[in-house]
Amino acid sequence: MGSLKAVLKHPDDFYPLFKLKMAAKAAEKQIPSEPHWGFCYSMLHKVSRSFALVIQQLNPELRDAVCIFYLVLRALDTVEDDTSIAADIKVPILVAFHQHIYDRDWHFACGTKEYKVLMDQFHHVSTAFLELSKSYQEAIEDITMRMGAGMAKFICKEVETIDDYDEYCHYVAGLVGLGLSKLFYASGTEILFPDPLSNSMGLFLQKTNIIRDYLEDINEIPKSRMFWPREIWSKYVNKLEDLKYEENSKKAVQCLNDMVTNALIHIEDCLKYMSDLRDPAIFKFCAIPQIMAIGTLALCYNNIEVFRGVVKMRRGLTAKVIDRTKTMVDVYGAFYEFSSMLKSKVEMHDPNAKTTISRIEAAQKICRDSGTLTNRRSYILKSEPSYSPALIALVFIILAILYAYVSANRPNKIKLTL
Ligand code: IN0
Repeated sequence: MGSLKAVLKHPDDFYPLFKLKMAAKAAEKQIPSEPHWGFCYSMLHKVSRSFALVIQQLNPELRDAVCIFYLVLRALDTVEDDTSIAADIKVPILVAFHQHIYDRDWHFACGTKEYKVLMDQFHHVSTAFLELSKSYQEAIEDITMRMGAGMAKFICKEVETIDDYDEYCHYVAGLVGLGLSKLFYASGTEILFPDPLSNSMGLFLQKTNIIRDYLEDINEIPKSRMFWPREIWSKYVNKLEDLKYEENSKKAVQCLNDMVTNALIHIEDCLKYMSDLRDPAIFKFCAIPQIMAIGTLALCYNNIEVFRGVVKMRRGLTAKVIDRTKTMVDVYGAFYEFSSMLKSKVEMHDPNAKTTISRIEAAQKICRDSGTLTNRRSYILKSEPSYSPALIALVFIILAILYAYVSANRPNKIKLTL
């Protein structure tokens, strides 16, 4: 669960965190007994936290397809990320990955920790993939092929321009959006979404990750590739790593704000995509990561800590988002609230202030025009912790039990004084 300090500071996180913990326990108990499906679902729990829980609500057939899609993409990503593999070995593997998923005997040792296990035992993923219905297999194969080719293209190419940045994010995340839209369509409950909308869903998530993970990526040993486009950072510093040095703090924050402003452009498409979803389980599955992304951007904006440590939404807030996201009313409310938080952090002397404000206002207008922004519970606006009567009673009972225990075990003072 979240740290005790965080829960005491935000007591209303306690119940959603407790519910999330229970849901995680229930999900772990439901791991299928067949070895290949058991491997896939327990691997999913190891490599993703909230994703593994949210996927549980999908109908079983779609859930299996999304689980395999996720693991295939994680495996592809493991090959792409492994800096110890030479480019001439890596490129053919990436390009042919869509064929390997049909081959139960294929495996390639790379990656570390749980990703190494995923790669070593990839036959479980292939076996499960071959049990999916044809329409799901074809969607996963097509996206894996296009993503592998795109990753291969960027193995020897830096992200220079904003167009490169959008192209790279399309390969690694936009295509995930296209693939999921195909899987949703194949499941029979959704329309087939236009590609640009599906693409934006992935780009909004991936750009948020790229912004949030600056320090982790730049400090990685051996050096990992960086995805902040030169066209943006070169306006502020000579080398991308200069952003982490204290003497460049002002420029670093301006550059960060430029990157956040770039990501905001996708909000309109994302809201349109989500508002057209029909199935409540698919809706929840899509909406939770999007709300987490706008929350993370609001947290990162104008925040020097991005260059000093980890900036992430606290676990309790994530639990609240998972608990409260049910309909589009919740999405408009959350987007409105997090974009208001972001707007309140914009300083008018920031070089991109005008663009940032106009992108936020465009998003807020969509939320307002939905006519649903009334009587919502806030995620962030409470500055002081509020203690509910139930929580006060609980703390009182725990203190009373502790007092009774300590009293019962105290050495008898009367005896000593006699
Ligand atoms: C995802 C996306 C994802 C989920 C739902 C709908 C989507 C629509 C379009 C594109 C992507 C969509 O969600 C996961 C979320 C995730 O993995 N979260 C991590 C936390 C974190 O901070 O990384 C967790 O531990 O739960 C996501 O980030 N990606 C992803 C990958 C595959 C699939 Cl099938 C769905 C990765 C990425 C690169 C952003 C697309």
